Amino acid sequence: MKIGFLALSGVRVMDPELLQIGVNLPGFVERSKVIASLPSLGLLTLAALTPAHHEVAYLEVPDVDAPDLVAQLPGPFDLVAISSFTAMIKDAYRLADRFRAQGTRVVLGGLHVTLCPDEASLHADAIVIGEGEPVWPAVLADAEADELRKRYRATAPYDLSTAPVPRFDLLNIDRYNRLTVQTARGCPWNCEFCAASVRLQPKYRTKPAEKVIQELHEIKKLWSAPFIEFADDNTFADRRHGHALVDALIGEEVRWFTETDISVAGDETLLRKMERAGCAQILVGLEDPLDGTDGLELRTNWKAKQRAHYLESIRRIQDHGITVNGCFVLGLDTHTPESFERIWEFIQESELYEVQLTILTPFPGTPLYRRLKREGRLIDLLAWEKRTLFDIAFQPARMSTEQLRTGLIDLAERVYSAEYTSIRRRRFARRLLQKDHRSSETEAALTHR
Ligand code: B12
Ligand code: SF4
Repeated sequence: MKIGFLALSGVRVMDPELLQIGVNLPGFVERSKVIASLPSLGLLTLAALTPAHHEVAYLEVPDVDAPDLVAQLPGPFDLVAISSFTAMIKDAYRLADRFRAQGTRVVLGGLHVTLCPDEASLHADAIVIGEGEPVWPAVLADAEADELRKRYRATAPYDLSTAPVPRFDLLNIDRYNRLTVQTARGCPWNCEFCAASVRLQPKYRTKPAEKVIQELHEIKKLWSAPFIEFADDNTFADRRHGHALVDALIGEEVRWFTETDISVAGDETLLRKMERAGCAQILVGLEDPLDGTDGLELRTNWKAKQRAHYLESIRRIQDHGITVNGCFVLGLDTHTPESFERIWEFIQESELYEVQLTILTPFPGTPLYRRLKREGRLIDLLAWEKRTLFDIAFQPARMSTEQLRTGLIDLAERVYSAEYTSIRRRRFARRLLQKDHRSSETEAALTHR
């Protein structure tokens, strides 16, 4: 069969004013440019599990509504596989419908399909619920025999020690500035709003460090000094694996970014190794550093304990030359119109190098979605295109949607302004210089003893 793996990439915001901010504010534009072109790791992984007698192609589809799209893609395909995040799902459905109208079979999978299988089923010949690896070979065998079933679902968590090297070789490598590698899947904390792969399969699993290195080596064949984003929910949740991973990365000469929780700050040895292993930045969910998170089934006890140490933890991490991208969630049930000012003060005091401001987002399939639905607080129930982390899809508890919207815009204008972006960069550089100066003085004192 000729199989097309079709990816819908790019980032998305619906609110026109925010979109404008995204275009104009330096601090925001930088990060969007960096990530907007990441390829779909899910599809590259499935391509790697596709038996060699099939012909495969990986394609980015920038505009699903382009006239003659199907004819322009290098098909015709016997089967196309499309991945899904919630914000782009309607595009994915339109793309699927166009292929099916021309007689091409479509298999849909990914996060949104897993969370809303009945809806997705209307647009596909087959859907895959949950992790793709365990069922993909069966999907292909059934498609070859013309016996595709409507639904496939893995029965057990996928063992990442058997993970194939994703088919990075299918990429037109020049169009990417970073590539993703996965070192762990899931997260033990299970926050109420989390819509990451913890929802595909809740069990937290890690990929053996040597397998991660094998993937890096494959990437290096295409790109000698790559920048890697680990596509993990929480890379260092398993500390023993975290240490093994950074030990293996030391000497690989790759720079990398990942997402983890703030508790890494308490492990000085790990931080030192991360620095040596090329860690450039970690994204850490701070949610709200000051208010309680009542009403949220967050990792309450753990979270409550960490919050008291946020400032110290951020400094400790950044003192290792690793920048922290602090991610805030606006619109929590405890938030009032005054909360934005407090968060702004915290951001300044923290000297965070990078800041991500997001709106509490009820992704389908999350406990948050179910609670807000129960409480009658969801707006535009099926407006999936607004699940961008920046658009508002629910009624906040202690302010109006407009107050939340203007609060975000006002804060974004301050945080991502040219002036404050450069202050953030300078402060980080100055502190590192001071630290380096201090450590070389200590070194000199020790050698002269
Ligand atoms: C890398 C990444 C991106 C890349 C994606 C590149 C791409 N084309 O895939 C970029 C930077 C472009 C991106 C953009 C966005 N992202 Co993003 N991103 C991630 C991140 C960090 C990792 C995703 C990943 O690679 N996972 C690893 C792969 C292996 O897993 P997977 O894709 O789920 O695939 C597995 C299964 O789902 C299944 N599968 C997947 N597809 C298919 C298809 C078929 C046919 C089959 C059979 C199976 C199958 O098999 C795979 C192997 O098991 C996650 C956070 C996280 N830590 O998970 C957020 C995350 C996925 N992103 C999120 C969001 C909100 C967005 C944006 C809306 C942000 C925005 N405002 O623009 C956009 C939407 C973009 C889009 N095109 O839809 C949310 C999605 C929540 C949801 N339920 O939709 C997440 C979970 C982060 C979060 N904060 O909650 N993102
Ligand atoms: S800590 Fe992050 S990845 Fe883990 S459940 Fe919470 S939001 Fe999701």
